[in-house]
Amino acid sequence: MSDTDPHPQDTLMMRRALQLAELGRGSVSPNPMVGCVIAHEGRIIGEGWHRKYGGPHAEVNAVAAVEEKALLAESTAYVTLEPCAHFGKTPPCADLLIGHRLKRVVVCNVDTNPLVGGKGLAKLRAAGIAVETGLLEAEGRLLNRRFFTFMERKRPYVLLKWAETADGFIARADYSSKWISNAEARRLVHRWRAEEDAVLVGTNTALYDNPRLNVRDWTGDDPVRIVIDRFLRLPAGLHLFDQTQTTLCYNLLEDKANEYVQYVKLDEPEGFLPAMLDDLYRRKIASVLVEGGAGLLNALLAAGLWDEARVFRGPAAFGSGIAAPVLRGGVTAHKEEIGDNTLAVYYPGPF
Ligand code: AOF
Ligand code: ZN
Repeated sequence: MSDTDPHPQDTLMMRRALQLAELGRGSVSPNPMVGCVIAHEGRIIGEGWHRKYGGPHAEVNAVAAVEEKALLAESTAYVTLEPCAHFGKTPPCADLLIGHRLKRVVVCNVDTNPLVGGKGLAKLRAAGIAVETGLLEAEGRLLNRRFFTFMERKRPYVLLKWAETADGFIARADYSSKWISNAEARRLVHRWRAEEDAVLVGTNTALYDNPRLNVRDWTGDDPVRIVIDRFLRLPAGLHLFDQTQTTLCYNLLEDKANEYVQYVKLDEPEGFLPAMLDDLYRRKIASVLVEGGAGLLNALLAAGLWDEARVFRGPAAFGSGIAAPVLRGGVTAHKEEIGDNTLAVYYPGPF
């Protein structure tokens, strides 16, 4: 909070609402993370957040937490996302706030879901409630960048991840990649798998690394596994096809399915990646962690189909091998040391 902040109290309350929203991470996708604080004369009388996909929205939980409902008519609700105006899995939150005659509603981000898009704000205003928007807007956009990308670009948020050696290789010439990143970095990747809807690998990575793409070194739900196998050449014995986890296999040849593995035929050999992202959008997969290999990472980078890159750099040098992707024009957002590895996070531009 700065001295020049004209509304220090509002900013503090919205920061708290953003903290609450964050508690839904990993459980609400493809919905946004949303938090709500209800304050009466500067004192918080109720808090809530959207806890689970399909469950009650943040405002419902915050209103339920208020003991003295009579105070609501003299209170301000701080919500990180425009209250909804649609009958979805729950009745409209705008109606709930209107019903309790809240005095004022302060909103961080406008909802760009076409079902809501400004309608919630209009409804509140029409009911005579004082409404303000855009408080800590950049923080909220960053928090829900997966949801906003999904709604506005109609594709999942694409997160690239790779580990490179000090001399810029992601594997040896024979595709082996041990040991570039350290144990702590590898554990962090398991956490990331639990945080995203799906994890994607290309054909060579599936073949040479034979990854399981599950969450073993962290707690959380396993992601949907996605593999690209244009000509269905991957052997059935790979871990990816072991029927332990929902798996999508994008190809050019056929549609078929067994209990866990769904083979999806795309008719676009040229526009394969956009067609795949389009299909994932229709399946409501809001984020994809891409774990390699170099061919797939480079193709996504070249097509501009990425939203974030997380790059580990380890101390080993391979001398030769498969070159790491090169980011051009990326904005470094964050750098940290993880033991003897460095993790750098990049965005294609300001979000
Ligand atoms: C809110 N408060 O806490 C959330 C909102 O399928 P439903 O009924 O859960 O609706 C999902 C949509 O509602 C979602 O896409 C987004 O537009 C909005 N999410 N709205 O007022 C909340 N999570
Ligand atoms: Zn709602």
